Amino acid sequence: PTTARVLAAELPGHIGKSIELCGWLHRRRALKSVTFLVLRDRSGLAQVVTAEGEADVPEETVLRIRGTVTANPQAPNGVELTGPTVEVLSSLAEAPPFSLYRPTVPATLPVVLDGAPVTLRHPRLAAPHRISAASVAGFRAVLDGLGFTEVQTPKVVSSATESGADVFALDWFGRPAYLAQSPQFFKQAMVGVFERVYETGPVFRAEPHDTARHLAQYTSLDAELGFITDHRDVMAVVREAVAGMVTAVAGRVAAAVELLDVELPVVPAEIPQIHFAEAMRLLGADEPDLAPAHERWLGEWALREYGSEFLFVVGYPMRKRPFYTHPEPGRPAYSNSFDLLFRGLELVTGGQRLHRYEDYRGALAARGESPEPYAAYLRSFAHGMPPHGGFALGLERWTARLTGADNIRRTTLFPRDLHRLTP
Ligand code: AMO
Repeated sequence: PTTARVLAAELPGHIGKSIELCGWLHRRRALKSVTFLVLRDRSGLAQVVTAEGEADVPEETVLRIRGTVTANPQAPNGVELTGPTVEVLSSLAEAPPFSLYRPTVPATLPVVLDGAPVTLRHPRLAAPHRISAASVAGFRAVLDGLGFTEVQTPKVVSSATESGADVFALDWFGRPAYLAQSPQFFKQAMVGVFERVYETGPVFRAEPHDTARHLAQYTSLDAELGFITDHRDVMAVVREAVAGMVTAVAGRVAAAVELLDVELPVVPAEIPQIHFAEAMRLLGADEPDLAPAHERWLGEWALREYGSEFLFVVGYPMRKRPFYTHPEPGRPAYSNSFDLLFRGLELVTGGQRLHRYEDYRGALAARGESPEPYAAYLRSFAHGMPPHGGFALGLERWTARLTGADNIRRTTLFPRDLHRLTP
């Protein structure tokens, strides 16, 4: 008869039973008369007691272990597996670059990233990715609840969306094509079909910046909704989405939160906001955009003023925003757009869009751009679009800020950047 496979975390519910555990040998500790095996599976760790000299295989060997679940107050979770038979499912051709059971990670970021298939097995290195997954689940749950339809859109496109400079060009059956910088045009078009859409997927930026907060491929959590009054309706959805992400992280991956000592932020019912012009006045600066140092300063200011780790900056100058941006009524040099800063870093960009066909043609003409490359995009508006707006949240930045990671590469399984194309 086959024995039931049980997860490490489920052992306390099976005391006295004969069960099967499958996983990786996390740690092998040979004492005088017994050898302790610690097995790791997706749920956590389990202790196995074998006779001295048993299972003499290296750590990270893949094992199936059958045995009896026995109560032992000294063991982790108060249980251990005794009288085991150990079967090797897969042995190692190569040891990990550092031992994965020590609580601290004794390796530099490049070593971690180069060895991702094995280094990320370290519970502390896996934890940010679990938090990331829970965050996406929370994002989906909130938007599903608000009547949004999830969509998937092409990642190979015929024109730039955000600005011309930072696109990857490729050859598409002999025609020029680009990796999508954003699902911007597609999500707007789908407002015309579904009213409310969202997408979670990869986007590509040929950013030559070698910084701790830029990747050449990142995950964009995008949303777009119709029949808004202005950007404030979009900001209300951002607030709900972020609050739902925090709730999902707290509820789904409490162990990862605890392991990394993550301080979950409180998302205020109303996130404080400041107009771009006012922010510049406070900063004593006069620039068309916020520099990273400005964002950090404003982050601290919001914490002092409002006790909030979040701050909306609204009304960015039109000339720094893409052509689809809606101007601020009465102050057309500014826009109905916003960024959300989280712990002093830009996390979200969004705003109200133009929605009339002739406004798009006018906006392109005013920027001296030909409407030709955008013909397919502009057709959405030719067919009738409601007033709408949306936003995009950078997932890796979110997880990095949440977990206190010093570099967003720690929250990316296989980062793609200026230097990195493997693994
Ligand atoms: P934007 O270009 O500001 O807006 O991008 C939105 C959010 O994506 C994140 N982000 C990045 N994360 C990692 N590496 C990068 N190179 C990178 N660039 C941006 C940031 C940023 O706030 N279409 C608009 C969104 C909209 O208006 O709906 C857009 O893409 O967290």
